[in-house]
Amino acid sequence: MSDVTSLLTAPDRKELSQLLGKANLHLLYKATVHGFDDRAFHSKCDKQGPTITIGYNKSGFILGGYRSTDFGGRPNQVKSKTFLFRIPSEGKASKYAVDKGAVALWSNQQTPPTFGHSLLYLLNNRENYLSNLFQESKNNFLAVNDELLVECEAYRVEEVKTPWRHLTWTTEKRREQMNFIENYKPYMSSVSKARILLIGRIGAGKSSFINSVNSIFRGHVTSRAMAGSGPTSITTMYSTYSFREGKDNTPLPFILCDTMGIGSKQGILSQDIISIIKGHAPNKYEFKTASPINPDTAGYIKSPTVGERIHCVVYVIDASEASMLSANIKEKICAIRSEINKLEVPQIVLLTKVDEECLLVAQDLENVYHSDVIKEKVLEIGRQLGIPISCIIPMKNYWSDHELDDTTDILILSALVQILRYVDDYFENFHNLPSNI
Ligand SMILES: Nc1nc2c(ncn2[C@@H]2O[C@H](COP(=O)(O)OP(=O)(O)O)[C@@H](O)[C@H]2O)c(=O)[nH]1
Ligand SMILES: [Mg+2]
Repeated sequence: MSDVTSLLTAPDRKELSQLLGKANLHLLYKATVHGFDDRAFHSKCDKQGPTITIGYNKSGFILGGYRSTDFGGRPNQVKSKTFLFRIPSEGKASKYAVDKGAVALWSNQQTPPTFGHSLLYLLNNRENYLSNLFQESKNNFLAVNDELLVECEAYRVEEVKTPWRHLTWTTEKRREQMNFIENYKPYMSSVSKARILLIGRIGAGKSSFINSVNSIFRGHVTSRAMAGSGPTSITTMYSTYSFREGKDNTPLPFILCDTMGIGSKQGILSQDIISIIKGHAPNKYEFKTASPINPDTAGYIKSPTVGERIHCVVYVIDASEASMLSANIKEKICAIRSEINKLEVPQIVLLTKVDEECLLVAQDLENVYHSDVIKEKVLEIGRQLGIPISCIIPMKNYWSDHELDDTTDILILSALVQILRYVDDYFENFHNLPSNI
């Protein structure tokens, strides 16, 4: 069914999740593909567990029925939890009880999909439907005098388990995260901004993360750091990005530092990463793959202040590579990790492009911590790099979107909040570090 596309829009799915709870909807049957035909319906939908059947009319109205038990059972065995629902073309879904009626009016293998006395689809194997529930107010319900459906679909309803990590997805949560970040002050009074270094393979999503963070605080989608997917890294310079908050341009208390990609022969040298972390590299330093930055390099910062050092390192890794990190990348990250550990700089992984790895997440980003696929990738990265699971954050950047949305904001902000908390751990430990590192 992967090549058959669902007619349910993202807002329809959100409305349905109010009625069904967190659930994955798996498309089983689509009348315009499989036929307005009850045998076709049963061949696709029988013995599938809980389902919803949905009719669409040409005015964009949706009328559906849920049942908790299989289609295709013997009628006298049906003891199903059921309800009907309606979703207008714009607005909230409503839920209605089914008039259960005579047991014979429930679907078996021979009859069209039927919900007691209340609703019947595929009448006479055509686009017709019958709904006693709405008979008196049919105009009201369908907006037009329209008894034909343009589409009828059935979905298996797969219950989604409790999340493996908790995150609240409300507007208040977003506000709370923004407040935390805007009012954040580094634990060390001599430092005004947390300095965060992004490291990762070319195309992993470093520049997109910088743009995403900037977009959230500007209030619209922006593209400050050049993002894109080319054969060679687009970023060849060490670039530091400061941010301002939209309304009154207040400076924000963190800096994101973008580097050239790691991994390939043309990638950034490990020595350069360590020099950046120690604060020796000037902004706009042009990386040279043949020789690392050294005290004779123009602009070399000989005695960096604490504020010029890196306070948290973020590895940006494409989720599609999680199960098979290339030997090259793994070797490089493990090598620099042991150096960075000595400097006691906290490290976090952003696992980007999770929207491409799991259908459940593609449908609704709020499912990210319900997804077993993403959880497995997080565990895999943890195993390969020896990084605690709590330090690995699944991520979806703004990469194709023109509008911001709260869910994407909340996931991005959750990473930023976590990073800033780790930065404070760094400052707390800093006094105890040997003075020569
Ligand atoms: N689906 C998806 N694509 C992304 C995401 N983040 C980045 N991309 C894509 O990956 C490409 C490379 O990203 P970029 O930020 O330039 O990577 P960089 O080389 O690490 O700076 C971009 O053109 C985007 O199309 C994401 O979260 N989801
Ligand atoms: Mg880049």
